[in-house]
Amino acid sequence: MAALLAGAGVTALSGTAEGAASTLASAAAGKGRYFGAAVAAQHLGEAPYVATLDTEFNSVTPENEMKWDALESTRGSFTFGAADRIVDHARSRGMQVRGHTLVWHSQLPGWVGGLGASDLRSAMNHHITQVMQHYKGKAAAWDVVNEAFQDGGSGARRSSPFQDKLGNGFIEEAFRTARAADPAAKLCYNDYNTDGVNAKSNAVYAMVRDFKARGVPIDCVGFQSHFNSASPVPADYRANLQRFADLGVDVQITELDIEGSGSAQATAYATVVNACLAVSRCTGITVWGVTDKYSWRSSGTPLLFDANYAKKPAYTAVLSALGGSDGGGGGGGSAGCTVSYRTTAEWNEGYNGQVTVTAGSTAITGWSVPVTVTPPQRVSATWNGTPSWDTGGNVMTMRSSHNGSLPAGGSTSFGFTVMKNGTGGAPSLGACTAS
Ligand code: 9MR
Repeated sequence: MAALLAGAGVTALSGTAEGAASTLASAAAGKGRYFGAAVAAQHLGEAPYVATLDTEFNSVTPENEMKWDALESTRGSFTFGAADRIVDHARSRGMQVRGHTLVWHSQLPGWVGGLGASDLRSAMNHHITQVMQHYKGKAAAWDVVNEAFQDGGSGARRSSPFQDKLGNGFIEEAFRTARAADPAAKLCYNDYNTDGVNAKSNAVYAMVRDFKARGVPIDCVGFQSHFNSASPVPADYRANLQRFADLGVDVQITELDIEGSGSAQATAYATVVNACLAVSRCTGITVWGVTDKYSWRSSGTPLLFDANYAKKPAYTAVLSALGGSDGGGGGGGSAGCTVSYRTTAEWNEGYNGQVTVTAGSTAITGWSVPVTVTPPQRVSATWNGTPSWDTGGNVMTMRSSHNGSLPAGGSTSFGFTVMKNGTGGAPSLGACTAS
């Protein structure tokens, strides 16, 4: 595994100007960590999705395809097709796989809840064994048990068929079964709202401490890290990761997303990355999706790439926290820039688009961005930039005018009006080139 990751890092690093890593995966590898994304099999046919995944990430978590309802909807009959497609894609590109998840109260087929205790115990152990043996040697880590604790101040276990019929011991039994099924895989407990020190994380902490004391096999704890304005990154996030690491387990950030936009979102992401980097046993970070387009919280735009796969300020902040630099966004220079797009107005015949250009970790003095609209759409007006056109008339390269000089991390925007001519759909942006 370590060799695989190191290999991926070295490959990605070569070809980078000035030695600074220019992708999330290579920058994280430079820090001895992986950088992953949750992936959905149904998007693997979408070229920009796959290009972004393959370029930027070196770890993959199937978003839904390895859940019990996906793999064993009928007792004893396993359907691995969709999960296999993700695993094969990842492995053919040298990415590692996090298995998610073996025992969870949600996305659980009805038949499981209908079993009596002893039948349920054998069904649980059979499920774990069959799934882990199918992916033996292919999954680096597994979320063996997911979200087994209640929210709130009780520190109690959550009600589920497993908890209610098998009692507290089901978690330990699941981990022992998992170890026997694939002794090489790292076995994780994964949960949410455990990101700071609170009653729920205290209860998980007590369980992990007890497991370590009694020799119950557990290697890692996953912190989902779904954040938004009601549930921001806790001030004691790093300290909480550290106290778990001090129990002798690895910690991983497993489902990171942070709702918001612009510099506030970027700052929160950087805080999370810096916390992981400050904890030597924090072995990697997974964001819960590749693009805002397909996020489970799409309206909150919580990810690093926008719906057009443009790098957001949060991307630049993560890359630079990892010690990387985007090296000019394809322009080959050292001064990078990234772009994001928003439709600011829309009416029957047309729409207005706005592109925000953000400088990377170095100040820039000019920028250019290709913008492609779908024919027969045509750009009818532009502002805050100097456009030039290809012969087809649907690809415009916008260059900075008065607004080329940006400090590190600084932003400006340009805009344009598009006449739809009967065809809807947002434009696509090419990479930002800085000078
Ligand atoms: O992102 C997943 C979404 O597509 C599913 O509809 C949802 C169903 O429960 O699960 C989402 O993923 C969850 C993950 O498996 C466990 N932690 C919480 C995630 C967000 O709900």
